[in-house]
Amino acid sequence: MRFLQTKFFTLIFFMLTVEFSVAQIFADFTFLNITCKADTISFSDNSSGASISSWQWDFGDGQTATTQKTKHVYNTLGDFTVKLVISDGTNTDSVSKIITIHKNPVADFIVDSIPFSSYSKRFRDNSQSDTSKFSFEWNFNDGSAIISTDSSFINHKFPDKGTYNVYFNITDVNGCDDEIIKNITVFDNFVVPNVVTPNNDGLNDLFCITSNGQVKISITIYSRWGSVMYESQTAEQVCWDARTPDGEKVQPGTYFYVIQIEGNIEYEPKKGFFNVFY
Ligand SMILES: [Ca+2]
Repeated sequence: MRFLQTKFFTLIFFMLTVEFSVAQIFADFTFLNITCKADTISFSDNSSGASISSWQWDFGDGQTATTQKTKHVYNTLGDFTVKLVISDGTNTDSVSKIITIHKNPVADFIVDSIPFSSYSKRFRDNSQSDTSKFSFEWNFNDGSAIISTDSSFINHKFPDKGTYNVYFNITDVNGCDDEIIKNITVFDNFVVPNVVTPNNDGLNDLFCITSNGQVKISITIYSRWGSVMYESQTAEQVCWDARTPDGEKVQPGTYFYVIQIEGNIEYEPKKGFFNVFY
């Protein structure tokens, strides 16, 4: 019995010795899930085991590295097998993981004018993307910025005339993004027509004044003899249909306008002549 007991403990001791004589190292690594072409991707060693002394990375695109932590940039699309081989000088272990490199969208946007306001613009996404678009970041370089998930458009009114470097970033559902900056010039568009032809042909049928969107205007129109032909409400755009206060078509000839401007900025009234003919 004692002999068997000794044998048994000897066996246990032997098993433990075998167990401890083989050093265990386990290769593992982590990387960011957002993987886009031309992005710098960080690979972190997550291996376990004592005395690991070498790391062999194979990124699957012909490139390799030998540091514990490493970064890599993929310049082609597709799936790549990333392999990490570790060693403590005696033992080795390896692990492979698949990384998918997505295509980046190509950022672009279109700027449209908005009636009634030369300071207001409509910005429309015009980006190219092979997958669903996720978010749209706008920075108008006038203190206003917005991140939107609405792909259609965004209206923005600039505070003053000038040139603005508008920044736009498009991010797709994979987290891949692209950005673009365009110079947008905002004019103080305050155009007064010099002719009105109220013959319903769709051309110059109305005498319309449009403000820049930051101010409101009102107009008074006089005949050449000083009679008031029209007095408008105050608005961002006012139009006269070349009719008298009684609704009669006015006579062809020269008319006089006075534009009053209401806004934060002091404006002189703007005055001038224009012609009506049929
Ligand atoms: Ca006309």
